[in-house]
Amino acid sequence: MEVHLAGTLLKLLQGDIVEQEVEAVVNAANTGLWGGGGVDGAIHRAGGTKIAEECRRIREERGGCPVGEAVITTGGKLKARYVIHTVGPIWRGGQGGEDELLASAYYNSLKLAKEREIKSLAFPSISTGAYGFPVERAARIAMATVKDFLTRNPAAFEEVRFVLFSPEALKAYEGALMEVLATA
Ligand code: AR6
Repeated sequence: MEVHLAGTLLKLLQGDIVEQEVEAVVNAANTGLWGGGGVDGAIHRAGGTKIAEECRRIREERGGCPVGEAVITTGGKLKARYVIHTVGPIWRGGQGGEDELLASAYYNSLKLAKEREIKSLAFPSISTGAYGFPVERAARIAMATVKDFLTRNPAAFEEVRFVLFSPEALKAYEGALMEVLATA
């Protein structure tokens, strides 16, 4: 599914985040930037040791990356030139500010990409794997946050894509995007 939103092409597709030919891919990281499983593991495996070296430097200089914030490193051997590492919330039932923290993770990733004049970026479905955030709820937050950012920042990017691992996740994001587009 593809739509134009305030001058940016927004694409939803099924695939693998590490294969994306975009300027920056977003990583679903942890606060220590230690690497891990899922998207994080795949990005570090494919991108090589340069990414982990820069993550270590960020950890030493500022203690890592708080939940809801974002930092940037090289893409190492990835096709993408940069990796934006963001940390989504761990799902604890929804009463601990998880929705707002997930929105911040998306918003701050987009803000950092814009500041660096990155023109194309790819997101995974942050927090919906190891961190257990319900995918439909996460999809609505992701789509609403992206729509809000793009509307406030016309032509900020050429393309923003969401790379969903499963057909079920793609469906959830497509449904959420249609919902968000239908509301003013
Ligand atoms: N490409 C696209 N999507 C993927 C890929 C891939 N290669 N691999 C998994 N997914 P997760 P989180 C999907 O667990 O929930 C790590 O250990 C997956 O199906 O990667 O934010 C970190 O170090 C799911 O829908 O991220 C953290 O400790 C989504 O990506 C923790 O996990 C996110 O799953 C972060 O957990």
